[in-house]
Amino acid sequence: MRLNELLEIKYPIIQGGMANIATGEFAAAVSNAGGLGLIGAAGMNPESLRENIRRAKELTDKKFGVNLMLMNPHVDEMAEIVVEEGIKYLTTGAGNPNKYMAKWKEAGIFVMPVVASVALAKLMERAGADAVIAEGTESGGHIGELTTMALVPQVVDAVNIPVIAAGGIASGRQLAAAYALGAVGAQVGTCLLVSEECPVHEAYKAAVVKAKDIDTIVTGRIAGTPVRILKNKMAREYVKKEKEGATLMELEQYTLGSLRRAVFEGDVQTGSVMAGQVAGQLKEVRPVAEILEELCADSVKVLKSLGE
Ligand code: TUI
Repeated sequence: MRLNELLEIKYPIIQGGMANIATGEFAAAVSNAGGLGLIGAAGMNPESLRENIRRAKELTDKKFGVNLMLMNPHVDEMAEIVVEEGIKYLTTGAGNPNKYMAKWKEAGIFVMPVVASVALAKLMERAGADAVIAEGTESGGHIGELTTMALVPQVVDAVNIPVIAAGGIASGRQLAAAYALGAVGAQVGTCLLVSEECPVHEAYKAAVVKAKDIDTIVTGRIAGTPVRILKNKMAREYVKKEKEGATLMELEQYTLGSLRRAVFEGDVQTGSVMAGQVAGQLKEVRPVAEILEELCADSVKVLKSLGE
């Protein structure tokens, strides 16, 4: 069964929980366009998460969910808020949500942890996850080691729950490839950055549109939190500092606020412009509905063309 049938939505597509970008308003726009919109709690505090949930409820009567970034210092409180607010769909990222699973399942939440390894996928299945999102290193933002091509089939073989593919998916060909790897659908982020509804600064969208295939770089490998961003002055200096042996504290000081600077101020030179490796494919800013429609219609064409 494909993800759209499983979730009873139009398209088998979940929106990534992009930090500081995926507001209640944006999640509602994605849900109204036929995907599963998610509020990204990564850059929020408990109060703003609640406000964003309420905003999304006002703006859509479709299903939507929340993405909880497990490194957020307020995550314990946020784990309660999603229950209190009656959230029905939840994804998690950047960690192991084991300790919250029982509570979420008791509340009837459909839980889809993002995993970057077979081990975590199996653990999540045992803990009661309804599906897992296997996210490859092609993704933007915080990433794991394995590619989507290597990770997805290994996770599919290891668990009996549905697997959603993420990382490197922005076209019908890539969505069809995800199905071929055994996934029931996809989580996409970067291709939605370049949507009209996406609330990032126009300069951020322009930087993604301008990016070529090799224009992303991974910062934070040495510090243990690898983050894929577009190459710019900030990224080059960060990686240089890392190689020179800067302390974690120094690196943190340097990146502090850098994502917000890119997202809200459009500072694409000293800001952190998170984007996946598919940035090079994206050539224009379009409505979310058009992006999702084309992605899915093209995947069907590709599957048909491969049918013999
Ligand atoms: O979480 C993401 N992507 C993100 S979070 C984020 S906010 C941030 N900003 C700066 C530094 C760090 C984070 C931006 N992008 N994707 C989901 C994801 N989860 N990718 C990889 C993982 C992951 C990796 C290891 C999940 C679990 C894991 O192991 C946990 C364990 O304990 O086994």
